[in-house]
Amino acid sequence: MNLKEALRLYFVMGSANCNGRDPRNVLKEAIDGGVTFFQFREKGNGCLAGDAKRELALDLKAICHASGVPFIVNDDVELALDVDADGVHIGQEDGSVEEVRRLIGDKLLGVSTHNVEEAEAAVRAGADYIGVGPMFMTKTKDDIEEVRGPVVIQSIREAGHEVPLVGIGGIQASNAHEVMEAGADGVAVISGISGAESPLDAAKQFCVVLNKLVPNIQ
Ligand code: TZP
Ligand code: MG
Repeated sequence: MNLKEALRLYFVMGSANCNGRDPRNVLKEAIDGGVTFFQFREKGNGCLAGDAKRELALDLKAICHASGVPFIVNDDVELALDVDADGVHIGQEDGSVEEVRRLIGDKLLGVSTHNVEEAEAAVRAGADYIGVGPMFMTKTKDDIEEVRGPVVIQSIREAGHEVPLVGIGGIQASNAHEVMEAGADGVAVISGISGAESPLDAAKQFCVVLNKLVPNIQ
């Protein structure tokens, strides 16, 4: 897998992001629309736990794998190992990157970062890719850091880091180009796809934009 290419349209979602729709259907539509990477992020109001979370994870993994889309689990290393996910994504408060790397072996490891220092530390500690955000204002996550925008990605690239990188936070088809032009390999999106009336059309619209910037997508 070429990770930078795979990260192009990174869909992040859990049942709380689907406006009451079945996350399985939302994911199927999003993948049909062109999503290239997926993170199961089961957080927020009424989110599932225990067996129900595990069952949903297994279903979403199967949907991803039927289309060759990597399946990543947010935060929950135990679940990721249990369902044999392709990787884990953690934030700055989720413990040591080195420790998670040790636990997951050669599975993919993504780390959320907010500045050049955190990006450098994540790469040194063994991250395969980083998320950088928030790019723009968002209502999806309550405890976001200050919005500093695509310029943070530019700073990371200017510091010489070639690490596979996605921007996250408030990204829509209309502003995705700003994130890519700053040096991202892809955009990570929750509500721009899961909250759309048609996740299929929303993902397609992202692809139209990303295709213009990167001629070899799909
Ligand atoms: N991390 C930084 S912003 C954010 C996360 C998980 C939320 C992104 O959601 P949306 O709906 O794409 O703004
Ligand atoms: Mg986390």
